[in-house]
Amino acid sequence: MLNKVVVLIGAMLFSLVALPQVSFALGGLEGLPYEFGFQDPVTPVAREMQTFHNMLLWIISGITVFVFLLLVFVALRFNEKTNPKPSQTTHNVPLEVIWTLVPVLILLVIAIPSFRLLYFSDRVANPDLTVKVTGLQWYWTVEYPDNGGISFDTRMIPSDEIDTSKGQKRLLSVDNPMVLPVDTNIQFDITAADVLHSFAIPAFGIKKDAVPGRMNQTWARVEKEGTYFGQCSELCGKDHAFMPMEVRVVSKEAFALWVEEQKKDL
Ligand SMILES: [Cu+2]
Repeated sequence: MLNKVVVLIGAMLFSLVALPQVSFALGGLEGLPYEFGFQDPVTPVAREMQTFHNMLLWIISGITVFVFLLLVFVALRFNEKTNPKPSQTTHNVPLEVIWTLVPVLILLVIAIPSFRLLYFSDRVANPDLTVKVTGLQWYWTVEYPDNGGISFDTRMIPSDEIDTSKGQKRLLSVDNPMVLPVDTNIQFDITAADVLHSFAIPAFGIKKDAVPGRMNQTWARVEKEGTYFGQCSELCGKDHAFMPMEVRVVSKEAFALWVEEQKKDL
C-alpha cells in the first residue's frame, strides 16, 4: 500500500513540474457576455499574477485529484467487506515523514514566487510619472503632481446619458477619464477622503485599498494603448457600484499634448 501512495505522490509532483504553463486568460478588456477568465494583462505585474494564478491552479488541481483518488482507494480497499480484520499497526515512520515533508515542499514552491511577486507589485524604483488617486463618496479625484498639478474629478456617466455611438459603456464610462502614457513607469499614490474605497484596474493587476489618512502605493507600466476599466472594490456606501474608473492609455506624444491642454484650464 505504501508503494502505491509513493507512486501517487510522485505522479502528483511530476504533474506539477511537467505540465505546460497554460494561460486561462480568455477575458477581454471590458467584459463581454459569456467570457470567463481574467482580463488580458497589459502590465508586467498583471502578467506575472496570471502566471502565478495558473501555477496555483495546477497545484490545487493536483492535490484535489490526489485526495480524491486516495479516498476512492481507501473506500474500496479497506471497507468492512474486503478488509474484515483491520490492521492494528500504527506509526509508519517513512509515511509520516512523507506526509509532513511533501506539504512543506508544496508550500515552499508557492511561497517563494508569491513573496517575489508581492514585492515586485509593491513599488517601482525611480518612477517616470506619479499619479495621485483619491477615492470619495462616490467618485475619484485624479491629480498629476509632476505635471503642474493637474487635478480633476472623474464621475460615472449616468445610464440614461450613455451614448453607445461614442463607445460609452453603461456603469463603466466616466466624464473625465484618467489619461496615462504607454510604456512609462507610473507610480500611483492612493488615498481616500471620507471612507474606505479601493482602486482596482484588473488589466493592470492593481487592487489597492484607498484609506483616509493613509497613502498606499503601487505602480503600473502599461504596454498597450487602449481604454481600460476598473471599479471601486471596497464597499463604500450606497453608490459604491457607481464609481468606476476609466483609464485611457495613449502614446507619450499624445499624453504630452493632453497635459498641455489640461494646463490651460488651470
Ligand atoms: Cu468607493
